[in-house]
Amino acid sequence: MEILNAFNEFETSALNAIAAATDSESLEKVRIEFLGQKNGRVKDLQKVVGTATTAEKPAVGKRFNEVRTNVTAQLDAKLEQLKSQAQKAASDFDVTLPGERPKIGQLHPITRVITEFRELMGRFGFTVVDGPEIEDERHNFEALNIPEDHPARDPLDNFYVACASAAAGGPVLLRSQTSTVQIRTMETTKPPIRIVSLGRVYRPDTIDATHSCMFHQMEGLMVDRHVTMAQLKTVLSLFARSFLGPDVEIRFRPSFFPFTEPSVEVDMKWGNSWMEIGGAGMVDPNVFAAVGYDPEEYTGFAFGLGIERFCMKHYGVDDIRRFYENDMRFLSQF
Ligand code: FA5
Repeated sequence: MEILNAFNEFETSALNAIAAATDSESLEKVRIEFLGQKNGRVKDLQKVVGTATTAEKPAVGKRFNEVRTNVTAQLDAKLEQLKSQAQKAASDFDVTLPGERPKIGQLHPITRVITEFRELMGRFGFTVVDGPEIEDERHNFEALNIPEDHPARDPLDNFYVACASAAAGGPVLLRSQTSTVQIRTMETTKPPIRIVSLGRVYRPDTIDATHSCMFHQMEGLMVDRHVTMAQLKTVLSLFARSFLGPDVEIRFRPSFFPFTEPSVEVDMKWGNSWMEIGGAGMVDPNVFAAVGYDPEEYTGFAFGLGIERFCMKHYGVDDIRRFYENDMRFLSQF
């Protein structure tokens, strides 16, 4: 029967289109094109049924139903197949692929160095103590043998905190050195003493590649009977080598600090020149007197090292400002 060709043609092209659909969206387009209620090609087939003669009607009607049922079933089956493929793709991942590293942040290089300094000095038998960052003049100057007319006390060379003075009962300032903690420790502890204190200090210095207005120091203090300058040099040399490696070169230069006598400055080899990394010396008898120690009975050494400078050498950073710019590209290298 000629009339049946239209059904065969409909069925074949519908099944081909179903087979070619690659996802549920394209399959839905096929469904609308062939079986759509409004303009689907199935409407044309219905019209063909209408043109059949009475004799043809039963066979044509049967074929129409057959074709429509078959195409509908194939569409449903294909939809199921596409859905399960999509589910499988979602759960089917390759466990051998390298993972994505989660961004968990990391410690600031200065914090890392501080942690390492604490551990190293702990191994040398030094206990870690803390002190306040806002200080009075007794702990920052007077007990450290820095008299009132000393240039280090110039208000232009320090950050005095005017608004806090009234409550404190006298001038207070952001400590300019961790040597304050020497005094606080000796005020409350009897010898023997072996402490370090690490923390921030503040100075209105001109900022450049090696100077910042806020930086960190490690203070060390050892007091006992018969403490010597040789022990001081040994501790500092061992410390520098433990942290920076056996090849690090340091030197001691005679210097002056009001709270140590004799005093030295400590330099570290920096390329072809030297960089100052700290001050040190034997605790001045006037300091012992200020905290009630007998200078005839005890001797001691003290040192104050600039932590940023060690950190620069350790990580090969040539400008101290890099540490405080909050540049993630820089900080995430460590
Ligand atoms: C002192 O601060 C003394 N209190 C050190 C000391 C302690 C001497 C105990 C004797 C006994 P000085 O001002 O030189 O000393 O500073 C010590 C170190 O801090 C310097 O060698 C340097 O490494 C570091 N430093 C000083 N000023 C700055 C700054 N503006 N920025 C970064 N680091 C600094």
